[in-house]
Amino acid sequence: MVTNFKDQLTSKKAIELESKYGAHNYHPLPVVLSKGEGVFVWDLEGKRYYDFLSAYSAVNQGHCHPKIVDAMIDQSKKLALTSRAFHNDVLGIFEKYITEYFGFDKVLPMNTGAEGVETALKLCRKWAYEKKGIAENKAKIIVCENNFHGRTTTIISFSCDPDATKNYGPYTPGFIKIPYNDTNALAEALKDPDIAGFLVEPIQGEAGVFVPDEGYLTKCRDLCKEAGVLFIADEVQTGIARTGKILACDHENVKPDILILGKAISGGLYPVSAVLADDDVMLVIQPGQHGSTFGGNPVAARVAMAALDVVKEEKLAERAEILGEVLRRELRDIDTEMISIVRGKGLLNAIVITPKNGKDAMDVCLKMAENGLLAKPTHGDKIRFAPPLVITEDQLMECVEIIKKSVLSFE
Ligand code: IF1
Repeated sequence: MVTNFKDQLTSKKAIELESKYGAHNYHPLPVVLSKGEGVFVWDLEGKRYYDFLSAYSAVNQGHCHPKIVDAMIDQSKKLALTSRAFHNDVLGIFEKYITEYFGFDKVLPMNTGAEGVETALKLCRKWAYEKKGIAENKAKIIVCENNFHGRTTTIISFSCDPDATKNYGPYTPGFIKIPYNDTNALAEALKDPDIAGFLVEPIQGEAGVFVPDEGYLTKCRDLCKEAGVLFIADEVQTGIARTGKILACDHENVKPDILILGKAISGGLYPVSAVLADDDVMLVIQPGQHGSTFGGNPVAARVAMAALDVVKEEKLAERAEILGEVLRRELRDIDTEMISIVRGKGLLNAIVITPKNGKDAMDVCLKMAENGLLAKPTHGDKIRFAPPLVITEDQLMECVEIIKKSVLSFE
């Protein structure tokens, strides 16, 4: 039995183990993390970093939030998994809690964000055949160019990213791509009578934190309503207070027909995702027509309720709204040509790096790591800045100093 599994483990050795025994589907920064608490993470050698990625917005509540950890431990000692072959004494309470929290009739609980997206796609197609009357196997779903919705075969079938799609064919048919932030393109695509739904990220995260024009979501929702098409919001990354409201759709008071949640719905403690919809959509799925072994398990349910409690108790949306403005203002004030664009909403932000003296976004990230802040480039020249929403203004200002010092070191 592996007892003191970390005896004599060094960062170098840990990286070697991953390289030798693990698939090479990632190329992480050369940092081996060993502890997380709030906005901080520590590596194996005890160096402390500010976490400016938050596990891609899954740790909005801060690493290892005690209230969420306690819920997880408590439930894990009672009943961890029943499968959905039987009821349990937590799921119904969670389903009532989360549907009231977000204002929908029903929830279908799953585990990963991609499973949530797949569930929404299946729900949309089934609704199209059984409620809208589209001919079987003819339903089409509109998606946006430069989307990121996960990594399953169907989801990458409508990706524009060659790294995500190459040599994974044959691809799932039935998806139409339109430019993001372009309601004319949506209106045009909606003329097709076989359109079942429109799947969109309220802010495109992976693409580099693209915030659409004010009113984009409202116009999309109205166009979908007129066309009898389901408006599907993927809030896996933008949800749970990240952008300064509980949901990014809340900035425009837009209620999607199908809402997809993931990541921070569990505070990063456990894989939890959820699809919410009203009865006229959700009830097209009947017993035996969809599911998952772990979907909605008692631990997931308790962790998610604790994580969502923390969001409200600690006013994380309000914090993200205020501190996001501070962060963008301070980043824009850094006097350097390397930072060409600063954009974002709440505490979901990104900067675009113009290479200087042969140094690029990755060099900036390596320098920031040296200086005690972790972030990672996305699509080459962009660096996402998404700290846990529990960060204080003083800590944020300290991080701005680290970013400034790192970027100016290349001047
Ligand atoms: C990786 C990206 C972010 C998502 C949205 C669904 C999912 C994601 C809007 C799927 C997941 C993760 C995937 C993770 C890194 C991260 C990511 F860089 F890949 F694109 F955040 F931008 N919808 N995003 O952002 O959720 O199945 O992962 O739980 O693949 O390395 P998942």
